[in-house]
Amino acid sequence: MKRIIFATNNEGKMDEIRDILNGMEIELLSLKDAGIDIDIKENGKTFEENAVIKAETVCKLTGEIVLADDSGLEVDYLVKAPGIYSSRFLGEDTPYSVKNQYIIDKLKGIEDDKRSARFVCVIACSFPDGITVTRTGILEGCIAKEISGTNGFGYDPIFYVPEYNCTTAEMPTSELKNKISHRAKALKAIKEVLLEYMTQHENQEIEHEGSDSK
Ligand code: ITT
Repeated sequence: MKRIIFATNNEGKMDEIRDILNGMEIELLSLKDAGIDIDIKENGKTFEENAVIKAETVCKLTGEIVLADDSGLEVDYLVKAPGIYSSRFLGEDTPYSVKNQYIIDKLKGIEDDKRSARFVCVIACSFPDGITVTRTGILEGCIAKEISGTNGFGYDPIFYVPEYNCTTAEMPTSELKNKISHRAKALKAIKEVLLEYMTQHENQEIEHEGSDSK
């Protein structure tokens, strides 16, 4: 079975990723599972640059296929903050209850049509031959008037999805979020890239075996 490392230390992300990629013929390892203890400097200016930095760093270190996710919340009223700083916003160790309340307070009294926001996710996939591919997923929504729900992680309790009339932390099952989310969309697209790569490699191996036996 093909080993793939997902270069994340975020357990919430990892749970969702396992759920979404469930059923693929791969052995999916987090950094922790792979015994890799590394603090990667995310000094890119975009989600895409940061995802590529994470995937390529771990790919060069291990020589294996590596996926990485860079994601975050863009709030239009806050000029797209916290954006790529979502995890570092107000301090890396500040609890999300505080970060979420801060955003709710910033938007206090702001009319519904100015509360738009989106979750963005870029997944990068780095292959040992030096090629890196990225795919992006977006989930549009708006900032709730109060913190609601306990499912998911991070900013889920303030991210309201009008179509489902609840926040992503209130979705009745994790399956629902993992069907419609920014991460699900990006991962679905990356899955296609991985399947194509694996098919090509299988074919090359068969050709090799064929030419070896001649
Ligand atoms: P890794 O770099 O180790 O993967 P991280 O948490 O630092 O973990 P990012 O730099 O990509 O990851 O920051 C993503 C942040 O964006 C995350 O910590 C949450 O605050 C927020 N976020 C992303 N996706 C989210 C989701 O589905 N639900 C809630 N918050 C999310």
